[in-house]
Amino acid sequence: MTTRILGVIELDNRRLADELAVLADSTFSSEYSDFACGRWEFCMLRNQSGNLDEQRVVVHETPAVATPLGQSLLYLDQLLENHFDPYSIRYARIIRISENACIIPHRDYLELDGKYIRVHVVLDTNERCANTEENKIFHMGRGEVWFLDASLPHSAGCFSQSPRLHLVVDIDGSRPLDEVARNVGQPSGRNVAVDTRTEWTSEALESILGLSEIISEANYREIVAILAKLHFFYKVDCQAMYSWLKEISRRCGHPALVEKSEALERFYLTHRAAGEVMTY
Ligand code: YCP
Ligand code: CO
Repeated sequence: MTTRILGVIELDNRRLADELAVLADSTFSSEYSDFACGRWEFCMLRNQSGNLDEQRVVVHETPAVATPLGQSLLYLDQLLENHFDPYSIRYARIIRISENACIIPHRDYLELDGKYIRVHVVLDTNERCANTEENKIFHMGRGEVWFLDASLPHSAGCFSQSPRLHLVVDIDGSRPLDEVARNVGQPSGRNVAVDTRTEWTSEALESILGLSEIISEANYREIVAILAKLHFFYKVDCQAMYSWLKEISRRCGHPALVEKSEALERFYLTHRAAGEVMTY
């Protein structure tokens, strides 16, 4: 299954604006902040229990229950009911990415016993927001409903003052993909993959490998964030940051940093234990 637009929804601008205003004042979770480079946050609208303090994703078999926040957002609740089969929904979340933030390139489901069909409904975005998948970059437009193949290495970032908000719905993985989104219009057929990124050069590569001169435990996380954002601006695979990080650590000759960089690559791209959190 590959990432693609499943359809488009005509959003009610006024009702949506009211609920985005509520969300702007709501508490977002800091769970999974080990995936965040800058302000990448989410809040639960539906989960397994209906309790707002259940913040982690597991594979489960029962229809998701609305949290108090999810219940209070009537328009978003109605979008979920109208455009999805409520019995197949396992989680519904709002994911917000604020200015100059991204999620670190990663693969989802590594820590789980199965996988979901992950669907994004774009509520608020602008041209300075992008998703990436391996060496591709694409823009998800407002009102579009996307299936995201989250098992591939991917990332998402926002580089404008106004945050990007997506409604992210996890659907029972056994459902046929073409039945997942209901009552949606045909996508416009626009070119979603316009790639205006700069060519990646050996000079750019050498300049970041030069970070080996100054990298330390104290600035390691900031350097990770610099490397994580580069592929939004240069034509390079989102996974490349882990090779750069390993090479920077190797050149600096600090064994603890080499080990840390190998651990990051393992955690974000190949293997995570259930409930494991990465500290760095
Ligand atoms: C999830 N996985 O599967 C989490 C969110 C990235 C890692 C953050 O929803
Ligand atoms: Co993901």
